[in-house]
Amino acid sequence: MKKIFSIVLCFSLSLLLPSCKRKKLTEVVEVPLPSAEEKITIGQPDDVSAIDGQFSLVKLPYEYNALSPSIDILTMEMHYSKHYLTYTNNLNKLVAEDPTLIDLSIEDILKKCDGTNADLKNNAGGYYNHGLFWEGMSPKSGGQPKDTLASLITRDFGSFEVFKTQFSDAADKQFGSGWAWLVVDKTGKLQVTSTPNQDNPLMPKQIVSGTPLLNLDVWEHAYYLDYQYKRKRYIDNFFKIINWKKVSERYEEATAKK
Ligand code: MN3
Repeated sequence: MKKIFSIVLCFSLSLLLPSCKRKKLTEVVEVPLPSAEEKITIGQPDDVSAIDGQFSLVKLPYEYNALSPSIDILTMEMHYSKHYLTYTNNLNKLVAEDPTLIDLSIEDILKKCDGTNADLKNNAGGYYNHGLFWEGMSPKSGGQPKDTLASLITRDFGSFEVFKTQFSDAADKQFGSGWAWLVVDKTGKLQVTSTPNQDNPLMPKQIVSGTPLLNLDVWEHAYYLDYQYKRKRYIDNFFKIINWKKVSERYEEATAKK
């Protein structure tokens, strides 16, 4: 930084003082090339596996590059093979240490996440939220939902466009890290909400409770490499890759249980 400053200063002074050594302006600043170890290599989703335990990774139903240009290959690889893997491994370690969690489904574990165990809440949430997120997206999808889900969105929001605006606002206005959600509540009504951190609408003490149908990760790690601060553009492009068929299946499953 000092060097840049002195070059700029020298250049400025050189305009006034001919004695200043102009040759410094032509100095070449060498930028080291990445070493072999630092070279970026993109693996395959199938190369990633969690430590042995109660929970395994949700298989990514497409390649890392499949959602481009909405989500770039490097973001997908880092997100799945690093962030998601870490939540999964941490959850498996926590479950192994706590006999009250053995053999519980992830949904039942989430229902116990009232905040008294922050580690469990963060990692169980991180595991569930990302698994839902991967399967809620698909290449060559987007558009609008069909049939039952389409009419329910019109019934509960007024129109698809109103729903889209509400969901986008929830994602955009979530302060800091968190998620936007479309849920079906216990009365069968669709609702949009957002949660901070790795919280989700299955956990106790949430503003909106319900069964998640669709979610969007707005942690910076989900978009920053490609979009930097432009979260809104990331949200707009997410709508091009929503797997509405999967969202409809989730609605059918959630309401069939009741
Ligand atoms: Mn994430």
